[in-house]
Amino acid sequence: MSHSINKQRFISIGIIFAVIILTTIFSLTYPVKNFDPGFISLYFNRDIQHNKTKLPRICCLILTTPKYFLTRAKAVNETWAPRCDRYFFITEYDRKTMTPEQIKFAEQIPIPPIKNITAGYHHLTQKSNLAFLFAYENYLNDFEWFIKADDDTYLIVEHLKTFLSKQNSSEPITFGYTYQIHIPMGYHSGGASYVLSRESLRRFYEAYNDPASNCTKDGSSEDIEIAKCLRTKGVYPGKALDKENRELFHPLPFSHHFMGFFPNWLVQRAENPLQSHYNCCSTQTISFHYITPEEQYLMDFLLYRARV
Ligand SMILES: *[C@@H]1O[C@H](CO)[C@@H](O)[C@H](O)[C@H]1NC(C)=O
Ligand SMILES: *[C@@H]1O[C@H](CO)[C@@H](O)[C@H](O)[C@H]1NC(C)=O
Ligand SMILES: *[C@@H]1O[C@H](CO)[C@@H](O)[C@H](O)[C@H]1NC(C)=O
Ligand SMILES: *[C@@H]1O[C@H](CO)[C@@H](O)[C@H](O)[C@H]1NC(C)=O
Ligand SMILES: CC(=O)N[C@H]1CO[C@H](CO)[C@@H](O)[C@@H]1O
Repeated sequence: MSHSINKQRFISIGIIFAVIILTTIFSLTYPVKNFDPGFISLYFNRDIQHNKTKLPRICCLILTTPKYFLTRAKAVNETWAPRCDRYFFITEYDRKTMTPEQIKFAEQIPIPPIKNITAGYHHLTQKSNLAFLFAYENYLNDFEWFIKADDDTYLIVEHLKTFLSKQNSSEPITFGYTYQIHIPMGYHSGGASYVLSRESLRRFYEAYNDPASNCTKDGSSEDIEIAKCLRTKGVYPGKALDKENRELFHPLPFSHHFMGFFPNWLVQRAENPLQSHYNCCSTQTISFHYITPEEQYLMDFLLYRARV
């Protein structure tokens, strides 16, 4: 009897020793090398210190209209818009004139409750004005930059953020594709999208409510009128070119810029020399205009999903 108890005891002690030895071996090799939290954070910290650029927060204001909800707005909502820190579709919202499909879709995208937006292309100035007033009244302190885009703009949000991380949002400055006519210092193409610093948005609000600024509340060309309004408070357009002088914002689709298909209106008002082929577009390009829903998905597929 006592012999077999002793044998059992030996076996138990043996098992315990084996477990201790194995645990020690594992904890010395595996965890220290791969799972030690201190070790990991050391690595991460090194990475962070290597690249200290903190990306700014941006708010995207996307002008659209119920007619384009299920085509353009859908494509924008399924591609670049969610990469903004926050985004809003700025649209009139009159349930009486909308189809059930449009209403159902509208309930699943962020539309701010802005009153009195007038439908129609000739009222884009009002739409932009109301978009910026909405952003000022609700989100001035939440974002450093506020970008206005259209539902046929394609935006590479990461490039926009990287570009803006080198800019000062306390400056009364804006960025976009610059035309050099009509307005002192020019104005940014509306379709290529343009971005206001927080300080610019603050001054926009001031100007809009200042009778002396005489900002146009509706009608005329949206991009020209917003620029005119901003100029009355000293907001100026910044330079949006890369180190090789290639454009970041584009008022036409990629193919037109690349092939050099430049309409006269563009030739006459482009601030910077027009360039084609691979100089058309910065490798850090931010935007293109006149992008169909099909092309939105194509751009997004090639940039974010294709793995060559
Ligand atoms: C719009 O995009 C958001 C974010 O990806 C998503 O949650 C939402 O369902 C989309 N809306 C529609 C109607 O597809
Ligand atoms: C909207 O329009 C109506 C009629 O034109 C006007 O009475 C009302 O004050 C407007 N509301 C806002 C918030 O501008
Ligand atoms: C940013 O611009 C503001 C206003 O012009 C200025 O006071 C501030 O020093 C600037 N900051 C940097 C880091 O240049
Ligand atoms: C305000 O602007 C309108 C249209 O741009 C112009 O007709 C009018 O003369 C301006 N008023 C003042 C006081 O500058
Ligand atoms: C990966 C990445 O974001 N790299 C950036 C680190 O910071 C330098 C200088 O600010 C940028 O040029 C890099 O693009």
